[in-house]
Amino acid sequence: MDNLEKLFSEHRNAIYLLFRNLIRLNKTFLLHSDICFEFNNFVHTDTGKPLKDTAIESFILNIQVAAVQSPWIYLHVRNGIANTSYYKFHLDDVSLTSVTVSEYLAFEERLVNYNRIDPWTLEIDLKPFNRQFPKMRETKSIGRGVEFLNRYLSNRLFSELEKGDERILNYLRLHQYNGRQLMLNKRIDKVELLRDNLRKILRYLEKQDAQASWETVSAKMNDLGFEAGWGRTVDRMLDTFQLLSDILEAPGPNILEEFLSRIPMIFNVVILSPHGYFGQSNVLGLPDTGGQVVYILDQVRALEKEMRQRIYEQGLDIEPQIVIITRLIPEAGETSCNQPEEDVIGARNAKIIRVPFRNEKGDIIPQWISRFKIWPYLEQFALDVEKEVLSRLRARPDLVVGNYSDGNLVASLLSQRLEITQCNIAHALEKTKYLFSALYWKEKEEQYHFSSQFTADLIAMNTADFIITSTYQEIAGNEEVVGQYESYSSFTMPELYRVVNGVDVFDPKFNIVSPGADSEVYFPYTKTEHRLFDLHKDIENLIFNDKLSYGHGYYSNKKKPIIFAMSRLDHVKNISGLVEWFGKNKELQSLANLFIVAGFIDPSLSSDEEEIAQIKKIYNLIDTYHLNGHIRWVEKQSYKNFNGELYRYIADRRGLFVQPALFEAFGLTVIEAMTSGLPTFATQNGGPLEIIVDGKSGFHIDPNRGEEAANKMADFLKAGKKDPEYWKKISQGGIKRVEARYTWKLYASRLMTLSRIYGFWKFVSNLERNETRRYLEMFYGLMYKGLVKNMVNGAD
Ligand code: UDP
Ligand code: LCN
Repeated sequence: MDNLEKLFSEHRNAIYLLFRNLIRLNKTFLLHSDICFEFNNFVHTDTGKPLKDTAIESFILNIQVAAVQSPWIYLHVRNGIANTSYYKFHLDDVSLTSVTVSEYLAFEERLVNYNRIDPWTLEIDLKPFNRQFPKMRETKSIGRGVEFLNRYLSNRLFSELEKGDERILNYLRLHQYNGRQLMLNKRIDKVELLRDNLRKILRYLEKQDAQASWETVSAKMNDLGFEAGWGRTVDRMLDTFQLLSDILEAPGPNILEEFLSRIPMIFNVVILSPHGYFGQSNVLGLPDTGGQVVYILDQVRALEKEMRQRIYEQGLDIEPQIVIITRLIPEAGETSCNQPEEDVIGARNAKIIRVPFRNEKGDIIPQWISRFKIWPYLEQFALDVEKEVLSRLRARPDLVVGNYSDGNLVASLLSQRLEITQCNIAHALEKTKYLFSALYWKEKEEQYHFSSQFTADLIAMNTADFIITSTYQEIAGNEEVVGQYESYSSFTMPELYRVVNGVDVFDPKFNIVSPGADSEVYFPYTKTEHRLFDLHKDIENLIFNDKLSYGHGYYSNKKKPIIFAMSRLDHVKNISGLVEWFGKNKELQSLANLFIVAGFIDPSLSSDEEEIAQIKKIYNLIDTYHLNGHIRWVEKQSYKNFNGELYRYIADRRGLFVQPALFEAFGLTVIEAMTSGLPTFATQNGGPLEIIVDGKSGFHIDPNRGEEAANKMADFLKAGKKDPEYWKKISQGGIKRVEARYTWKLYASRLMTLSRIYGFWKFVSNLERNETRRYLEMFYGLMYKGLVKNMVNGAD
């Protein structure tokens, strides 16, 4: 700051003119892009030139938002990933002063509220509660919380064990199944005794046959206080005992992780996904129904396998149970969402259980409700789910996994009542999808109810024991862009509350665990022995038969490669944007046909406001740009195997896949297309930025620069036509990238390990978290409940 002040006074004149230019843009809030644009013009003037390559340049280019009320400009500066500071600038004095986050947010509120100031605005600040908590410092550690935690925990354990701490013993005594102890029995009641008996059992086991089972050694084991969950064979038991012995001697992070990952403690898992149409067929592409459903079903199959494998290695005969809890929708159209129960196909003991939403009188809500409007139903839903889960599992679940804002809130309520480890998965946080979604929450409230959603998010993020994300940037963005979780660190919803410390991305609860694409369904087009060639007739019918009732448009030249896009039809997916880029680029039209699979083509079939608006917009664009003969658009396609072959079919014809979203949290279609070998162009806003290495395993496109995106696709198609090896190179790049990073096997193993480590952490530090819990309960009771009551009493 000192240096900056000096520079400001050295360049007083230039700074004055630059900020005057900014004020003259006549906008209350200037965005990063506005400021960069203005600055880059300014440094090309004689007065502005001296600012080039100075610290002032990086300061100005780091401004995320400028709140303007002449002569004041308040600045929100992001110095780098998760590193923010705030300033006020006075134009006449040409003076820059640091301000607190609270002052900065209060200024924003004033601008939104016509200069009204509420001196008693509720401030949410979770920082004081977290003072005792270990926090990471390096941005490169963000998303690798468990590694940090293991280091921290093992140090702490060591010093506390020295002082006679018994928590590790108590933890080992905790594990049981149906009343049966799994690790220690009552004989061991002191750490000293545990050490002694460990020595004895190690000596004993070393003399036994390495492959012998529990039955052979059970008498001695029981006698010394050990139960059946240490390993399937003597070999394995020895290994596990040795790990514990090492921990008691001097715990190290790797040993601790390895030991904890073997603990028999996860048998029953509850996965919560209330909104949308959760089903196994006929649902994908319906409103609010996309990747989250695919993710959870694949996740469950992979988790079950992993759980079974671990239980086997532990030497136990226990059947793991996974239940996916979703909402029962009596008026469920052609889906099975009106069925209370369904077995998960491809799993042995996993079910989808559906619980209806009820209103205050207890009546069941019959119709689908948009994810933006479900908030009033969640508390009752959570209570009903609790009953259902306890009666089904006949035990308390060992882990609850929330999905999206609603599932995460329900997970918070359940984990609080049942005291279970809570894992959150956001899939897609809405906050960064819409510009100024918090600041102008009131204007969007009727449609989006962000006040309830962001409140639920804050509660759930802070109650979660751990949070898994699909990418790094989901947590902390990159040098240029704010991360989705980072956006919850401080923000304001004027006249409601102001968050000065909401979420800390340096919290070790964050871990990146990326999903995969089901390799049975999505595999390279070159794997001919697995291809579903029988489906080609149906695929060709879909793409080329212009008589189909659920398709619109035809191709005048059927031989051209296909530019393929498939997604839900909401605004953010930007399918209409893609149609426009294509419409404006004649060269692209000459090189390829556009094929879109999305939503409904008949607006009267849709009950979703955004979808209806998009359908109408697409028809208008087809007319405006005279796209007949170049574009075909068909209704959502829900059959995975069919879709898998569709990607490959388009790859056979040397086409490409495009994901044009304004923002995409992760983007399962992106990895599906890549793993099929279909070269992929995907938005640079969100997960695809990390999934794709531009120019190697696909391409990034900027959805706000359609012309550039269309040219990039045209260039690729031309280059591929000239040199077929180039098309293949990108295709191979995509296949390799997914193989190396995005697999469900890696995912399941990591999730199971994390659940154990955070479960352990929860146990050893529970008391310290109580203050946060109580604060969040108050926030829930006094804020969230009031907000959802307003929704019920309002027009909705
Ligand atoms: N999907 C589908 N049919 C459609 C639209 C989408 O099967 O008409 C599938 C798609 O293959 C992918 C998922 O739905 O598996 C969409 O996931 P993604 O992460 O791309 O986006 P989301 O819808 O979750 O935002
Ligand atoms: C929701 C989204 O919007 C996608 O970006 C993700 O891929 C999907 O969930 C699965 O996590």
